[in-house]
Amino acid sequence: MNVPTKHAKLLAWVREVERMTQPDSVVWCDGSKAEYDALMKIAVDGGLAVPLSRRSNSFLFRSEASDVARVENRTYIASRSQDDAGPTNNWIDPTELKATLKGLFTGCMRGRVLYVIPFSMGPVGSPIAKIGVEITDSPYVVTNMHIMTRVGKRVLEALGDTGEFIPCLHSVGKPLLSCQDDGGLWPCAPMERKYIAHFPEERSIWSFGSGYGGNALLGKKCLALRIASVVARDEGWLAEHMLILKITSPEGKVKYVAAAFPSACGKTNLAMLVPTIPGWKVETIGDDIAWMKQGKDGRWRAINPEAGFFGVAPGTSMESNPNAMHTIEKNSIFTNVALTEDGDVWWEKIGYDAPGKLVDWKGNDWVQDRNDKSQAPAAHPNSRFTAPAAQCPSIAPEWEDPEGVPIDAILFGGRRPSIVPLVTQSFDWNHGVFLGSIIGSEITAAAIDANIGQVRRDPFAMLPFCGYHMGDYFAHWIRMGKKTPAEAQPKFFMVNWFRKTAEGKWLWPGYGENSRVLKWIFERCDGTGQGVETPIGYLPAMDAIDRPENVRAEEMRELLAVDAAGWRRELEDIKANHYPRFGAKLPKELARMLEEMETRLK
Ligand code: OXD
Ligand code: MN
Repeated sequence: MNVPTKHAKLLAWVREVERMTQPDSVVWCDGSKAEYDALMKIAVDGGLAVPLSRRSNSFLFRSEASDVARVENRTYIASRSQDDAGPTNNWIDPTELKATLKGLFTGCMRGRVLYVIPFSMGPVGSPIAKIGVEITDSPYVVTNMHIMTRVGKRVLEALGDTGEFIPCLHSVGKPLLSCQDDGGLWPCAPMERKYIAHFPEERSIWSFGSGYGGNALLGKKCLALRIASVVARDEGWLAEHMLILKITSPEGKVKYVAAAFPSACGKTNLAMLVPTIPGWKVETIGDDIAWMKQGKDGRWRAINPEAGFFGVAPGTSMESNPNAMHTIEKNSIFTNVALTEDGDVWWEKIGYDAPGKLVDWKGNDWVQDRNDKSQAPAAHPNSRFTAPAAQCPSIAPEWEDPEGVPIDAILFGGRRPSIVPLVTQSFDWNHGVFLGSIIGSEITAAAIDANIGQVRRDPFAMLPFCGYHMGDYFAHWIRMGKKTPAEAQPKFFMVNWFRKTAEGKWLWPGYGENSRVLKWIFERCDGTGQGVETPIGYLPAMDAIDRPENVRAEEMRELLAVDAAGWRRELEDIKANHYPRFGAKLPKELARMLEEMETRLK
């Protein structure tokens, strides 16, 4: 075995894991194209991947039917004290969980190869980046990590002999008996044996039994959000579930925006938006995660810690997101989408009908029946593409700047058919934290009837991703505001593209037209945009924001109105159901924001 490092702690950890998991062999990944090609060959020869003849160097994988998404009910924050995990996380005592995991990991890589993946979250050597090392027995994970992170030799060089790394241990949890192989079937363990475990004090991750997405590509949700949020709390920075985009005005002025939205609110579309207003340009820095550190001038500088996009395929089309469609033309991995007869991919709402007979995500023949509204989808609703960010036509030239980009505005959003206006600016930092703490999406008819109209709150879109007590997380944000000089503070906005009429018709066209809202945000940051002070924050004056042709003046007025009665109900719900969850850890500043807003709305 060729061991490319002298890092004693790393070598000891790999040896310890090797002893416990008992693989056939150990491979240190170098991140090279040859390595990627060799692993894809193994996957194709083993019947686990299909090469796509219509997209160069691209492959389709189909997972096991139970292993198709993040498993939040099997995700744990095993801090020493349960109180540190807080009310929004599953918790098991770390000693007990470690014992359970050691039992599961013992012998779990028999018959398989143990891959060691040194990776950097963020440009290698950036002062904001962090190094992780993932051990996995899944070639699918290695190839996806190649795209989603920076892997290999240059990372080990940056790590040196004594540098810090976050150990990320992963296994699909399916040892092979002698001479057995996977028989073309996606390996994983049954649900009750899956564990996505985080040890925040130790800063380590142990993930067992799932091969899919955020459960298995440990740089993403596990390291860059759950563990990094704890590190950021301790070190005084911010690890956030936010896209980052760059807006350039017709005059060539630039502003950078970070934005948090719960899952399924079109984050990737916003990050790659094509503006409908002439002369304005939007470019992409990241579509999912932002790490922000304060620069010497006090401003918050953000990097995208990832190197690729792991996007939801269904709904992605030339209309909704042409930049994503071009990004995935080559060098991409598709998981659980449908396969066409001529070796291309297809999914629901791709913008055209299925071209003939397909093989669906379960591997069965599938013929589109346009008259059958209840036909099972050909692609799984959470099917994904993994594609290099560098291939995105809208990627900003500075997306890998090791110093990050200075953030001018922070946006919070959610799906709110009523009450929440198209855009609202906070009065100040703490009011912005208040707005971030109350975002969420309304439960629609697709969910359980009894809850229709209720809001599922997802503070800062971090509900499944905050690695510690959410009340302490709010306090951390308040603290970061205190150490930011007023002139260096980003401005905060709440946006809502999802307003509907009483009849259920969309009030706002969304997609590229959201550039009109971004323009007002830009102008507010620039000191030129007109805002009207209201009880909930600053709203654009009617003539301060460009109205799309297909939105009537009265519809625009509705989008920008303050629904005082609705907001009073909203605050009652926050007071009765949301804020009490955080008990004594709810910062007094947020309780005060709530009271002040109540008074303003009386
Ligand atoms: C994601 C998510 O996959 O937020 O990015 O669920
Ligand atoms: Mn996400």
